[in-house]
Amino acid sequence: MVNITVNGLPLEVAKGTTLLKAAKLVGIKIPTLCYHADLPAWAACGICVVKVEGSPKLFRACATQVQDGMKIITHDPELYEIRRTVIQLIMSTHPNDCLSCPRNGNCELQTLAADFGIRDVPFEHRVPEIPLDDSTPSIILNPEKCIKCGRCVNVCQQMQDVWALEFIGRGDGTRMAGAGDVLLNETPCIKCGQCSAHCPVGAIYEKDETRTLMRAIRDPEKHVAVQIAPAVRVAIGEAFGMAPGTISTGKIYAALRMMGVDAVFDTNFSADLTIMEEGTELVKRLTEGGTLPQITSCCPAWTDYMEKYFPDMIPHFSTAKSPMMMQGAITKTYYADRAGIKPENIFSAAIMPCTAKKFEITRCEKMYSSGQQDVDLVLTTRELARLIKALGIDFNSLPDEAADSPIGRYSGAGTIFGNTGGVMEAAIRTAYNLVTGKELEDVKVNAVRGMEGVRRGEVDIDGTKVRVAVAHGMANVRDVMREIQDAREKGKEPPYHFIEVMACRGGCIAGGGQPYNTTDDVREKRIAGMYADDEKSVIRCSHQNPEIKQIYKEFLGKPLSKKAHELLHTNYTP
Ligand code: HC1
Ligand code: SF4
Repeated sequence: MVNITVNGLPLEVAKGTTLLKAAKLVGIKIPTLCYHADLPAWAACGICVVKVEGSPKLFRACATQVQDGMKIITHDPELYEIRRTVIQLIMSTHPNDCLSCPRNGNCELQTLAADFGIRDVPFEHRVPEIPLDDSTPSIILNPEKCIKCGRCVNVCQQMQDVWALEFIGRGDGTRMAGAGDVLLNETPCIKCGQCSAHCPVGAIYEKDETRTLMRAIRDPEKHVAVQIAPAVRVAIGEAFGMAPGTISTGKIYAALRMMGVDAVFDTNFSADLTIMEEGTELVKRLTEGGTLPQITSCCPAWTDYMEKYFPDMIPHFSTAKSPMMMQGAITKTYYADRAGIKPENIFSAAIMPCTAKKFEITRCEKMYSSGQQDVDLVLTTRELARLIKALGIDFNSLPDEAADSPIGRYSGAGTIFGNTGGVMEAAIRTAYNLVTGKELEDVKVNAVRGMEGVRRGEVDIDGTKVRVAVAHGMANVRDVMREIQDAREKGKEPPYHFIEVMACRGGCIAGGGQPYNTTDDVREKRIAGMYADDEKSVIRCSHQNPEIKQIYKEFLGKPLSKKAHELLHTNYTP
């Protein structure tokens, strides 16, 4: 521990603490712009400069560590002027079109300019002319708005290990671009959207398709059916001032109905369906032989990554489609049939925490298994929140409503799909039943819970030891894949039987389409919300969901049946 003072207040903090974090302990939030708690400090912008008594230098609070005896000054008239000038300099090379900017109202630069009361910029306004890149179906790059904070490049390279973005050029001419200065769609980008979630301004953002949903609702020919993903329910409330982790499932259903949506379904139902298919597939591979370990395939950014970087792993993938795609397929077949609606008249939309889901809906011909495009549109959580605000719906005071039947009811296992370890836990709950015919006394699987980047464990299913691993955040996944390749090359038994992979740190609760300002603190609260929702569920296992039993009885037959294969399974190509 070291002893310091912050603005004269004595403080004891751990060695290695940054000045930024030390100041926070005494209630001072030093202004920042390039800093994000998820990433190593880059010290690019200079807004967080502070003074240390006895030193003529200024120190960047995000990147400077405390030293014993340090006397830190976080604000005085001179620091105020310096920070104001830094903001004005950034504004001098930034477009002035705040009103039509995708980040209008939640831009970190706009907030700083407002807080510092900046009314003019005493420098020449020089905005570089760089074309927009809208080559992917998920996110848009607008390098003209880039303030070169480095967050997007760092998150893509360090956290996701994809290296699809880089800075090109030097000095004044530096700009953010697809790696190798090509369009993003020509890079290895996996559309995870983490760059957009970490960008402080409007330089990277999700493709906004809210008007497409409004047009479908207005079309009298269309029956609009909307599903909501597991992770949306614990995060959307943040856009309306609620605490992270607040469960707003019933309010989301109510808001969608107020918008004019015809049927409201829940992706959690299809998460249960996925478990039936994927769990049966796992038990089959374990008992009858098949490629092991089996690896989950519901995260589209992960499947995209694997097709690009680990094509030799394709046989390990579960062939089960993601819950979102299963829900689309059964909406336009099973539901269409029961509701007496022509599939071509159904407009199937999905609210997802993820930008890669926008890409997934047309990724291969299996996404058209109903004879139509199974999911017509994906909106992110951020897009839905904007739409709710635009329509004047008072989200906070909406009553809780229920989803529609017969593909809206779900178990607690379906909910926890949205957080790291959740798919694995849901699968174990049902695999145990498939193998033993019995129910687990305690459905909580502690071995796979938590936030460590890779968690390894062993689960006892009636005497059979099933070795499992859970990985999240793409940079953590590579190591696990190498372990499998290594065992294969050495002719050894595979180190695991079943692996869960989610591209984003924390799983979908921290997907690239979730509300801004996601940090580990926020992730943990959203995850706690997911587990709380599971715990209060009467039904905690996918195979116990009565609507799941019903769909197999009335329509699919049994897991892995011919019909299930046609509608609920897919394939992958290198
Ligand atoms: Fe996910 Fe999934 S959990 S991929 O993280 O398997 O996006 O929430 O909808 O499809 O169910 C995302 C979340 C989501 C699918 C499910
Ligand atoms: Fe990198 Fe993901 Fe952004 Fe693509 S979407 S550039 S992979 S962070």
